[in-house]
Order: sequence, then C-alpha cells, then structure tokens
Amino acid sequence: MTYPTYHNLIGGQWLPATSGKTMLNLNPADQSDVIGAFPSSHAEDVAAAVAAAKQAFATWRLVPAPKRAEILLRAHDILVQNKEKFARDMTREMGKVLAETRGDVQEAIDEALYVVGEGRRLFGVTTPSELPDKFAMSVRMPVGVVGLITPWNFPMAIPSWKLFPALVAGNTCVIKPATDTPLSTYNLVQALVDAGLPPGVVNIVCGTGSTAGAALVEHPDVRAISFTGSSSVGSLVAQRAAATFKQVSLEMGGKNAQIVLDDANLDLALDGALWGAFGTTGQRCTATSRILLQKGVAAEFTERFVARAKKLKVGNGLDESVEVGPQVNANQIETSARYVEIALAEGAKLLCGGHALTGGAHTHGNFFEPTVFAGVTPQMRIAREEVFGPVVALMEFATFEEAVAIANSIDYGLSTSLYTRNVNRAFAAMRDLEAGITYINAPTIGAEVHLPFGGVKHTGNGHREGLGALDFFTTWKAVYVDYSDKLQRAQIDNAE
Ligand code: UN1
Repeated sequence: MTYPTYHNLIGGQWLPATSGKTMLNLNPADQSDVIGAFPSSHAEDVAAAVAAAKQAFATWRLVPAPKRAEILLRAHDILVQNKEKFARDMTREMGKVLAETRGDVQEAIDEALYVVGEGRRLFGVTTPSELPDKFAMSVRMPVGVVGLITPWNFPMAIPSWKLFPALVAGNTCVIKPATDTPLSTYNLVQALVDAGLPPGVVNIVCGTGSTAGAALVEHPDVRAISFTGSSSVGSLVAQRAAATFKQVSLEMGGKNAQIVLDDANLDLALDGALWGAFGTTGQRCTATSRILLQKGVAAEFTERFVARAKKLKVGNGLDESVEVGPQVNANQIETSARYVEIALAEGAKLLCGGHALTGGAHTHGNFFEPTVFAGVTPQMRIAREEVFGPVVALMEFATFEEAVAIANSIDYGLSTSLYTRNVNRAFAAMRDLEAGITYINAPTIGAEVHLPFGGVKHTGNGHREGLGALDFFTTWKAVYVDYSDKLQRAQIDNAE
C-alpha cells in the first residue's frame, strides 16, 4: 500500500526528522489502512523548531493584534470550506463517527470566531495612580515561544483552543500533536499557513511524548507549556517544566458523574447518559463514567439504559449508520478490558458488554462493546479511576446530599451533571459539586468554546481554556507614566 510521508514544519519549511525515522498513522477502524508516515522527532528537531519560533517572535509580537486576528479569520474561512474533508480525515485517523468529527472541526471554527473578536479587545486595565500627574495602566504582553502538547481525542478542536489564543496574543508556537492523530493538526496548521501566517510563527514537531514532548518541556527558550492529556503525564510535565520556571497549563483526566434524582425527566436523563457515556466511545475527558441513580428511579433507569446500550451500533465511523466508533489504538482496548477485570474482581455486576469486538466488520479495528456495570460502590477502582473507553459505572444513592458526597469523593473534578426538576437542588449542585463544569439537565459532555474549560483537583492546575486562555497566553505588564517633571516617590511623598 502506498501512503504519503509528512514532515515537520520548522520555520516555514517542511523537513523530515533529522533521524530520518517515521511513525505510521493507522486507521483505528481498519489497521491495514495506513494514513501516512509522520516524523519521529527528537531533541534536535525540537531545538530547530524552537529557534525558528524564537526568531519569528521578534516580528510577530509587533504585528497589531487586530491584524493577527484577521489571519485567524481567513483560517476560519478555510476551515469552513474544508469542514467535510477535515472531518473525514479525522474519522479515518481517530475513529469517532462523522457527526462528531464534523463537531470537532466546528469547534475549531467556533474557537477561531471567538478569538478573532479578542484581537480587538485584549483589554488591559487603567487605574488612578496614588501620585499626582502620573498615569498607571496594565497591558497584556505575549509570553514568547509557547509549547503545545495535544491529545488524540479532539485532534483539531484542542489544538485550536491553544493555537488561536496563543497567536492572537502575539506568541509563537511549537505544537507536538498526539502520535495517533497528527493529520488533523496538519490540516489545522495548513489552514493557518494558507491564511497567511508568517513562517516560524507556528511550527509542528511530531514525535512521542517521551522524546519530542520532553524536549519541548525542557527547552530553556520555551516560556510556557499548554498540555492536555493524562494526569500521570501532566504531573511529569509540571515537574520537568519547573526546572526552567515555565508557566504550565494542564488539562487532564476526569471521572465525570451524571446524577439522576427521582424527580428527573427520565427520558431526558437516559438520552443524556447514553450520549455522555458512549459518545466518542467514552474517550473524552468530559465523558460520563459514573451514573449516580436515586433509589426511586434506579431500577427503571438501569433496565432502559442497558437495553439501549446493547443496541448501539459499533463500527467504522465513516459509516453514517454507526453510533460508536473504535477506540483509538490497541492499548486503549487493553485498558478497557483491564478495567472490566478489575471491576469484576471488585464485585461489580456486569450488565452488558465487557469484551473487545472481533470478527466480521470488526476484524481489523480496535472495537470494544459498550459496557455497563451496576452495583458499583464509591471505593471501587471502577468508581474512581479514569478508563477513557466505553465503560460506565452505575451507582445508587438515597439522598441528594449523599449523591453530591459520592460525586466529590474522587481525585478528579472536570465535569458533572444533575438531572432534576427541583430548582433548589439544581442551585445547590451548581455550588457544591467540585468540578470545573456543572450541567443541569444536560450531559457531562458538550462544553462551548467561549466558556472556561478545565477542572479542579487532579484534573487541572488552575488554568482555563476558552474564557481564560488569554490569561494563560499573556503576561501582565504594569506601566507608569509620570508627567509631573519631578521625582515622585511612591509610598513616601504623598504619605501623611
Ligand atoms: C476533551 O474531552 O478533552 O465538552 C475535550 C466536550 C468537548 C470537549 C472535550 N467540547 O465534551
């Protein structure tokens, strides 16, 4: 089979890894389908990309922000024109169904529109000085060269969450896409290049996390790292970046709970749970992986949920009748299978699924059955650890307060959802659920780009994407202009 070979983008030039080595990008629905060979880069490639970004920063930072935004607007138009093609490329390399990859490209389109407007805001603050004839203000400055490390589950949306705000703020970027899904990042960056982004402003270096990723995190000329991935890798990123005092934004795991109270609209709660748990094959950091059921609805919900989970059509996401695509690679299948073993050993009850799908249309892909466990208690690992697959744990509770306590009893805190018709409970949940995102009567997935995205506890380190990204990709500078024509000493000359 013939397939294209892709290169790194460094200083506007497409270059192979200096080692000459490549990695194959395989279709997870059909591992015999090779999408392309991508560079397997090491520290020297990263160093070249960082040097290019550093050089480009000298001029890019001086381009007026509204002009930078106009390039993003042109990139937006290119994404709109190519939405279907980019969605198909993404389903082929990542697996999720076409409706969802169209949504992923749309999320990048939305992000572009949002950030384009920021090019004419990027507001600072002016404030009175304590001294007469003195003007005080604070302005946002770019950080410099930023390193972006992105995951495979939203291979265009998440790079856009990082690249677009970083660029509009005047930073230059080196992005290392996930090894499973580099093509979607190429499509995104190509749109920026075609829109007129100057050479070196965005550079792509492909490679593994332990080689290219680590080199980016450790490079002394990289001023900030924005990472989305697992909490275990995020912890390493933070530790290594600390050696050179980089700003680090981490967006990591989740174990997101949907709570269903007795008074909920059960049909709605079922639709939400099915979409939240099995959309994207459970491979979202916002995926619903715990469903907390109040005792009055537990039996009916469970029966209807399992009946619907069993009917979900699992297959190649390019087939429009398929509802659940493959997992991204064989390791993810192993993880799902391992957690089935763990849950069974812990005494959870398997209600459906539990196995990899093989044979027939599933022969060459990484498919796993939608899997539901009941009888799960808060101490079990299946109730606490992220699976990142189509595996969901049902748990029961008696009171609302107990549900909140269970929801909060884990290390993660990304997304939560409550189904109820009781407005008092809804407001208490908005206040008391320990999470960066709380939905009322909607599933745990489906965040919009212009709200803050991120989580608490082991999910994040305090930063937010969306609303909040510009805070990460800019640094404040305080500026004082004294027009009194004399030395004025703060805290001294005007003190009583
Ligand atoms: C992720 O899973 O890493 O809110 C991001 C959502 C999507 C983004 C998910 N808009 O589910």
